[in-house]
Amino acid sequence: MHQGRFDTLAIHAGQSPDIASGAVMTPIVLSSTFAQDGPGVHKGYDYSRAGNPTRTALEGCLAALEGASDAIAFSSGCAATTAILMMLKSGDHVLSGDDVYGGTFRIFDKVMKQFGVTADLIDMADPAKVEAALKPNTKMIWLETPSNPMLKIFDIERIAALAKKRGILCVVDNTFATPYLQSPLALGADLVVHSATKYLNGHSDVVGGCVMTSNKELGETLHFLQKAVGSVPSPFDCYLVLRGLKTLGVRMRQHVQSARTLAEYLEGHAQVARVIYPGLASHPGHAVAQKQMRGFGGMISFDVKGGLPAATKFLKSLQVFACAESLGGVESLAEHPAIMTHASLTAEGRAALGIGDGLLRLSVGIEDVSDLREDLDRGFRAALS
Ligand code: P1T
Repeated sequence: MHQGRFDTLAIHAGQSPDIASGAVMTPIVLSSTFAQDGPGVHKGYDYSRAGNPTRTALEGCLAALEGASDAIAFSSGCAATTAILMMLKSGDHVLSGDDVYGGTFRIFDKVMKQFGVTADLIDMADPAKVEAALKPNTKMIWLETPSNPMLKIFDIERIAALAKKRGILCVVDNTFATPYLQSPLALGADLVVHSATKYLNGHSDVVGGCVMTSNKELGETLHFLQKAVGSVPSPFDCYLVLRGLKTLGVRMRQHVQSARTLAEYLEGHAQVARVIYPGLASHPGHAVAQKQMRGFGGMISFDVKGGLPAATKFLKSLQVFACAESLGGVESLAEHPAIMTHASLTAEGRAALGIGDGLLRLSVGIEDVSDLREDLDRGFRAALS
């Protein structure tokens, strides 16, 4: 079944009762290979790197949720990112938003460079700056919005339009927003990439990634790269993400509601120097977020007064939030981007973005929000001690 609204698609798209047994839940097909009636005569599957029924179900569901014709699943978000960049050739240039996940920066900086693909990272808050930074060899624009960890908001529609005018591919990392809150393909992007490790799976028990597109040619190329390069997810991981997706809408509604409550609490707190949450009127990207998102997400970044010593005491004292990398699970996480997720940037690079020693990033989970607020209170009391 591929019809219905978001919450219906999340539960049914790509899935139908198993023909052999009637099982309502998608079977985990662990087989690495498939019997053929004769050479090349088979039921659509020959070898699990090339295709696997559990992965097909997941890809069907992911495509439906993102409003795409194709979804291509990978073994991690970084594998999905790398597959997209492998469509480029030596000599090509990528123009990226300046605030991206540290691991994405590392792929640009340490991996693609070796193959002659260069990248410039700029603040894309002003689309005019994007236009000015394009080079004759720019083949791809890469934006993460909301970005990690500064939650910058970039105008997908305007940036995708100027990419289209020049035949440049526009890629949006939609990990922080999820397809529940933002639809980049409908806004003109060519490709959407996700770390499925985060909200899509939602339970912090899978590392996965995916790419979605409605461009048939790009879809075919990425399916080819998935098979040829081979960074495919296991059938078990596909099953877990498929299962997690069923509650994506329900989870996102609570993440958004609780994040707003905590962002407002933080904004009024004497020990907080700055709160970054796209839902606050004080956020410079608030108006664009309002235009292109259906909710402002579950991530908050803030500066605690007192720098690294205060930030460290804060994180060590938390009892509900775990001090851990990653995000998007039902459980709340807190982390220190400068030391943890964005250590791959240079100190100058972090300083230019405003990733200081007092910056903390929260992934607001779906526990009782009063317990979360009390936990932050505990952190602030510890930070003062
Ligand atoms: O970890 P992996 O599944 O490979 O996904 C990489 C990735 C891609 N894009 C964004 C926006 C991300 O946030 C990530 C991974 N991020 C973290 C692990 C983190 O804690 O920020």
